[in-house]
Amino acid sequence: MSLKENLEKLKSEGLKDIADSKEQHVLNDIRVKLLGKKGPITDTLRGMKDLPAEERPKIGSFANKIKEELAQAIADKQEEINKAIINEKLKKETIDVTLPSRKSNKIGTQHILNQIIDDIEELFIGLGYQVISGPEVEEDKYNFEKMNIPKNHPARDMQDTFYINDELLMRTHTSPQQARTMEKHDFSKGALKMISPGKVYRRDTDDATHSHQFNQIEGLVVDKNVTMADLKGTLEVLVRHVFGEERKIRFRPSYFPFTEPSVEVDITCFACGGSGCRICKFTGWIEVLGAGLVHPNVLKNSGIDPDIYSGFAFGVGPDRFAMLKYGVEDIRNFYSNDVRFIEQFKGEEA
Ligand code: 2NL
Repeated sequence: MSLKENLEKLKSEGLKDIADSKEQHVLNDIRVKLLGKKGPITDTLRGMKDLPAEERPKIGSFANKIKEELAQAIADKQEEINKAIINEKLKKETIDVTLPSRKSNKIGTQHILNQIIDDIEELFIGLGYQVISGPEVEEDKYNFEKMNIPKNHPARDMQDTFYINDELLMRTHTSPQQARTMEKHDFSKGALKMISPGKVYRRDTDDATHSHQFNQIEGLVVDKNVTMADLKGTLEVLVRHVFGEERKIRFRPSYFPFTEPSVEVDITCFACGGSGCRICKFTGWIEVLGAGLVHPNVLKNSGIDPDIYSGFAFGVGPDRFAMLKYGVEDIRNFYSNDVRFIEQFKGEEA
């Protein structure tokens, strides 16, 4: 067989193999076999050295043409196989666009305590208060001493907490943040009006109504001529916002080391309207928070002259608010993260 015949034969066999191939890997093998460095075409061309010089360019260009034809055939086949793969995929992976979607992206719920905290923050921002938070690990000085609770004061017993060392503790209320703010306040720029939300800690054995960690929002206003009337009006706005516009409010004398006078604040029962029911233990009133006028010592301790300035303060427990408002009987529900409990407050957001 002459070289030319040999090449013709390689071409026709090659084209047949290409045409017969149906799979990617088979086509790959053919490509390597036919056009590779060790393939028959390359091999055949090695025989050119035995040809007369004038024959060589002809056979050379003939061989190159065959190489190109085979390469083109392989490329065409490749495209055909690609199309077949895509068509096969399209057939197998048909999507029924009329199927209803799976409701797999569950939308979560803001925790009920955070809903209440955010709601109260927004109310007070609307009344011109600043929202200021601070450290949960506090100095004894700020948590107790500046709040008129010196070492050995009996009130320390009720507010025992987790101590880091003699002078550092987990704060028992958010008041230390208010002391820090009072110290820095510049009264030439106007009254101090703030609320301080945050987590607080007590040495309590957890039970249905106690948790070693809970939340507090304290409010503080210091200015000239601040009175109990200002306090009462402000708290009325707060309780009506949270418990309903019909609520009435009453003050009962109480005691806190950091306020004088001090009061417990009751509201008319939101369940019976005041006539008496199980929720209000047939008294018509529900205790919701504590408050008072800032003790002169507390003002002094933060560098404010009590002969010029006075203030009111109050302390709200968002946990207690939520328990009352939604009839939650166990405070631990807020902290155990049981979705069945948490998701009941979907859509309570204002
Ligand atoms: C409650 C009520 C209260 C305050 C917190 C306060 C803060 C400063 C000065 C004076 Cl900086 N008072 N806070 C006042 C009255 C009551 O909390 O039931 N606490 C357990």
